[in-house]
Amino acid sequence: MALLDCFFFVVDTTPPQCTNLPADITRFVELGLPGDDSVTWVEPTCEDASGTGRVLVSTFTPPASFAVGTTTVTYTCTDDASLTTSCSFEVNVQTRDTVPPVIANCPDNQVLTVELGTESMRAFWAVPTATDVSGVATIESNTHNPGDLFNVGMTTVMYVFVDSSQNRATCQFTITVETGRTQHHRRLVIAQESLLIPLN
Ligand SMILES: [Ca+2]
Repeated sequence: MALLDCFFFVVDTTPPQCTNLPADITRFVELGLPGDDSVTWVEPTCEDASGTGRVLVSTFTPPASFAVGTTTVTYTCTDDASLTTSCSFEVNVQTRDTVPPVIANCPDNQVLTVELGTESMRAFWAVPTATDVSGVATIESNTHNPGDLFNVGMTTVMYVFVDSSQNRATCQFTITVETGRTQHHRRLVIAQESLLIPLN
């Protein structure tokens, strides 16, 4: 009886599998920043029927830096039989603008003097301007315009700037109109002079 030696080889034909793959990640950064440099996640694992030789290679290792936009993170599992499986998720970095416009030249307070008997005066100023990282900073409202008449007393002038994300910045200054005493003084001097009676 011939002795037949039998050899059994276990051939791994099943590729490994990614498990615990993270869900897609969405992060927000302030408009103007290039991206998010601290995105982190729990890495997936690689399981293979052979139980050995699992290698997990990724295009990114947490924590990682991602530019604004969508980036795909891919893991590749390889087993001892050189069978591979890839799995991936996306990191989506979006921008948002939460910073109000920056006002460049809010006018100084003004004090104007009018003659006694005059109740108002026109005031002039350079209209303030503003900038914003979004490129949009428009005047949403203003209470007065240069050349407006201002009554005696203090009036607050206000400009409101708004960017494209509805962030607002306010510039305000005061126009104070005071009554001068020039005519009053002149009349007083004349009255005092009329009382001077020559002694001779
Ligand atoms: Ca802004």
